[in-house]
Amino acid sequence: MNSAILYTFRRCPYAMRARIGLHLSQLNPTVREIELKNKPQEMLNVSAKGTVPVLITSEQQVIAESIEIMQFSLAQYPDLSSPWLTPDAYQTLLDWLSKPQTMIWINANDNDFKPWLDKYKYADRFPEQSQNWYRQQAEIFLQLLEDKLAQQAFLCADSPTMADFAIFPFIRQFANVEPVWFNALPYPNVYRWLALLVNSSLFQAVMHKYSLWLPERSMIQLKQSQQQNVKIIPLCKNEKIMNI
Ligand SMILES: N[C@@H](CCC(=O)N[C@@H](CS)C(=O)NCC(=O)O)C(=O)O
Repeated sequence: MNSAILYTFRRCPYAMRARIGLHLSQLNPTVREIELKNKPQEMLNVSAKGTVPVLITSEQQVIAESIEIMQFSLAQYPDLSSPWLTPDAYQTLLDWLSKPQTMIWINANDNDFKPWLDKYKYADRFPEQSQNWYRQQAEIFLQLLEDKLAQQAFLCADSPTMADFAIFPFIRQFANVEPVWFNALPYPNVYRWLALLVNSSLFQAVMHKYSLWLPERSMIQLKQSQQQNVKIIPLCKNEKIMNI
């Protein structure tokens, strides 16, 4: 299981998804932290499209889509004694993996919200409209999240499922464009949900800083250092244990 390889870029929200899926699974691939402006030929040889994340499994299967890496890790290598989720919450995560609603949320994020997020974030590159206007388009998705999260703690259930884990890195990116404005938003449930996931010890581990694989091409395991500095607090519906 440990001969798998993950090409990743720390700040990429798609790569965050993959690392979350892997952290919640029994897999512990070797990490190759790359620079997008200097992609290693080894990665391009297995995935010519040149995006991260890319997982090469120990069976040499190449998975170059973040959601597929999450699905593969969680469905094939579930970690039923995961420190990050209670057993009940873990079972809920597995139960929701293949339910249509999970992909409905993720597709809405990837296909509808993400293009507006990019234009909002890099508004100077898209002068056809103002940054405000792009932000308003992105807010349509935020309102959908708010409506659902006003009814229940997470998008599909009372504990986090793949939809939450796949989407919150993008909402975090949105929040970071104008944090002061975001913090004054009339979306209290999105704020609560985002704060909870971003402040979770799972996310702290996922955001560990690995040294660049280039040029050393060193061997670093994804999970080698996660337990050293991070106090593991299970992420579950019992919110009193969470650091919000
Ligand atoms: N659909 C892909 C998208 C991945 C993606 O676009 N990743 C960005 C980084 S956040 C990337 O690698 N872009 C290539 C580049 O910037 O050259 C997935 O879900 O894995």
